[in-house]
Amino acid sequence: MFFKKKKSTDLEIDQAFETTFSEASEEINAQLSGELYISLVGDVNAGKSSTINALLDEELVTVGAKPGETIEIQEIHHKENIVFVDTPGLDDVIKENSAKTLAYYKKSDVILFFLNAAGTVLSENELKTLKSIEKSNEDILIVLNKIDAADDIPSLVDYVEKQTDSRYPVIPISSRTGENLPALQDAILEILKAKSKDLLLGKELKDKNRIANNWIISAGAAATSVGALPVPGSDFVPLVGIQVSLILKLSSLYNKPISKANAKELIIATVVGNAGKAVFRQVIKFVPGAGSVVGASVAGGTTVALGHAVKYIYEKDLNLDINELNKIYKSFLKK
Ligand SMILES: Nc1nc2c(ncn2[C@@H]2O[C@H](COP(=O)(O)OP(=O)(O)OP(=O)(O)O)[C@@H](O)[C@H]2O)c(=O)[nH]1
Ligand SMILES: [Mg+2]
Repeated sequence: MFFKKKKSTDLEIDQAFETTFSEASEEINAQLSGELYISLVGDVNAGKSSTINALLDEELVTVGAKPGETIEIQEIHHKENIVFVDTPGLDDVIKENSAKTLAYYKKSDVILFFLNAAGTVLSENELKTLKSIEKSNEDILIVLNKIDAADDIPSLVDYVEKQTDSRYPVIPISSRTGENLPALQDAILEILKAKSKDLLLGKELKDKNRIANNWIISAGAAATSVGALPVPGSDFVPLVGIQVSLILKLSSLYNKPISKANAKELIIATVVGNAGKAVFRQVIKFVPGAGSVVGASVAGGTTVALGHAVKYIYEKDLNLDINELNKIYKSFLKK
């Protein structure tokens, strides 16, 4: 029956921050201490190594097999807990087809199945291999590489989709020209997101701008739906949680550690303080006896603006302080 006073709004956000910050930090730490396996399957010369190197920030260090040695599956460790499982030459894999090989596929988070658009696309051998792999793991992306050196790519894609009953995404790329690599990156991260490993790989990728934008867009969408819910009194918690998690993920993506105090200051300053206060007050509907309800568009808008402001600061290597953020935040909020 009472109208909530502004002070309790501040308190609500304060408490929401405390509870969501430790949750989000734990999630991120758990993700970063986990292991990631990505299998690269495909014929010799399909462009497995080139594609991975085109996506990564730092080149993958491949250790060539000694001449004369049987080349089978090879683990390439990247930054301690990321493992690329390279299978140089499909024929070898088929000959092997060992329990060991299948065990690798089974534990892989993503399997990139390479086809050479400039060669025989999806030969009998390749189809056979695909069928043996999918028995142990269906997190497969079919990568049709070298599209710069082939004609009529849509027909090739169509052919592969028909042969595989469209069970897996077929992504045409050129690791040489970079064409459509962003789509491959998105597809990989989408699979990893479901396993809470997208940040683990994202940190190592070159195109951080695209990753950050995708995260900001989805955080904005999540905030919008939280804001649209007439949850009495408690939509702050999920809203602040979304923002805390976004800021922490961005800071980890760009490798710019942020302290708890700093993160808190930023959220309070933007969402309720200085820049955001006026806007925020307008849209919080005080529901008698129920608390406050944040408007949907503002929940989404402030989240997106906060994300872009933080991203901008990290990209430009500026100091993440309140004054800097407020200036940038205001300009993003206007948009
Ligand atoms: N035209 C064209 N050539 C490419 C492309 N990607 C890779 N290549 C070339 O194909 C050759 C093989 O590339 P790699 O990345 O070593 O292929 P790989 O699948 O790792 O080969 P293995 O490790 O021997 O199994 C190299 O000469 C690359 O320059 C592409 O998109 N277009
Ligand atoms: Mg290779």
